[in-house]
Amino acid sequence: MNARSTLLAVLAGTVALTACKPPAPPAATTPASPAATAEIRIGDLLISDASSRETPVAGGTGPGFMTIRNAGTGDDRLLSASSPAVASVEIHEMSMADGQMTMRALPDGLPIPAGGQVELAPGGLHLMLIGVRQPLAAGQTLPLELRFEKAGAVTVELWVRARG
Ligand SMILES: [Cu+2]
Repeated sequence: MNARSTLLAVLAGTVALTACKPPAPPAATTPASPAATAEIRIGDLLISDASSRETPVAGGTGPGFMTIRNAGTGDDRLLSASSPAVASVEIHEMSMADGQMTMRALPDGLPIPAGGQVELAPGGLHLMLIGVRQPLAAGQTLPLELRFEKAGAVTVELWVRARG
């Protein structure tokens, strides 16, 4: 193949690619967060807005946030959680003590009252992801297994949000 026919072939390829290119999608107003919007059901429990935060350092800690709603008539309890992406997960409560924000692990788990809703959110209740095996980058997801006293075990995907 000489130089001229090579150039023509390249040009033809470019034209073909351009022609096949789909129209640009409309600009998204907010970044997609499939895991943050999906609602997971296990028994009477509905889990939504599961997310974490960017954690740039391997071995560091990150939070786990979500809303857990109990649509049933019996109380339930989040006993524990785990993820293959981290060394361990604790259930934490944040509170002010002597003018300082402190957090402590809830040794008996987290009650999810019948007909109630528990929010794990910044500044309050949260899961503590301890010892992330790989840095958590914004936009990725990581699996998290939640074990409830009555509803049993379920895996949700935590969507990693950007910091700030
Ligand atoms: Cu914590």
